[in-house]
Amino acid sequence: MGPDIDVSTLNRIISAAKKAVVVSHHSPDGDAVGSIVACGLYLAGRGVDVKLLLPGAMPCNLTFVAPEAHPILIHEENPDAALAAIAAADTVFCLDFSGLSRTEGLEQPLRESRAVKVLVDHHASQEKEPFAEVIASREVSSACELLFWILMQMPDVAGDPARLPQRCLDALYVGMMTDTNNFSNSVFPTTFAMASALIAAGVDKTALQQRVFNVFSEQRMRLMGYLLKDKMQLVPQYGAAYMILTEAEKQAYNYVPGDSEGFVNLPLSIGEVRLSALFTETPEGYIRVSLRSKIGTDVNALARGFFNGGGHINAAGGRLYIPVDEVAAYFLDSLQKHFGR
Ligand SMILES: [Mn+2]
Repeated sequence: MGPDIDVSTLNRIISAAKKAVVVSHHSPDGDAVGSIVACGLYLAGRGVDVKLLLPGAMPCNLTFVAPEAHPILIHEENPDAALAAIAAADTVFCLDFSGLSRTEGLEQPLRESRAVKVLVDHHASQEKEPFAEVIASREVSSACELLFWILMQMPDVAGDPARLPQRCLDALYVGMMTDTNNFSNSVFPTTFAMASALIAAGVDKTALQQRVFNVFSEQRMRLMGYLLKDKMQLVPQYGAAYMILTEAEKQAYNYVPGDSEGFVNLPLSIGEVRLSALFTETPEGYIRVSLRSKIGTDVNALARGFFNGGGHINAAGGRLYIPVDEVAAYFLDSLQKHFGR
């Protein structure tokens, strides 16, 4: 029922692994957290000594995904422990990113590590050189979906999700559910097959949905209202909408990481809007860029060309290293250069 994936090399690598690090990208989303947790629990079940690692903090609505027995080490909060885990690892599993630069502060330590490295990813054009094995597909919703189909092929799982720990199944579901924005984008026939198999194996879909999507603060909802009413700008000639969120505004609404998750999608519900951008000033001083589009408009190329980033055709991201008050002019200029009108 799923894609055919040759897992023989991966299976050999896992059999040889003794100490492993499982890592995903900076600013982790549900797919990043879900995929490292699911992968880590599977490896632990095969007797591997596993450390779960993230370059930076995760949003508070995702912390429940991490198992008590395998807390996630955050490099920016606990650099010594994170670097020690990489130094001790004979095998490194990388999930949900196409190149090591997405691990930011961990990029150099990971490059210098002599460990056998594996990449499982669903973005475009993976970096190949650092990895002994790359399993990648764009015909899946998420890294968690790809990992699910990989696990189904493993000899010890043999297509039966009930052979995996419940926490592993929950983590896989969370990653798929968040990357598809609860089944609204990047959904393939295999995505429903995965969801169906997980629910049949005991995943409580409604409970996970509540824990991930309905746990935000009142202030977060008021920030959303403020952005939509006072900050959203339309650029009709390009079918574009954009919002700029400053540090001062974040502080005024007691912003916590994860609060602006999903905001970028909201303007796409306007008929004329084909492309939506959210620019968020960070405490570090750079601007985080999120881009979303409807079918037929490519924001991956826009992110690569103008925003030091990339991603998927309809969902991409990047960074700008300019003052927040210059962002609007830069964005309008990039639209004009990119779409040439
Ligand atoms: Mn993903």
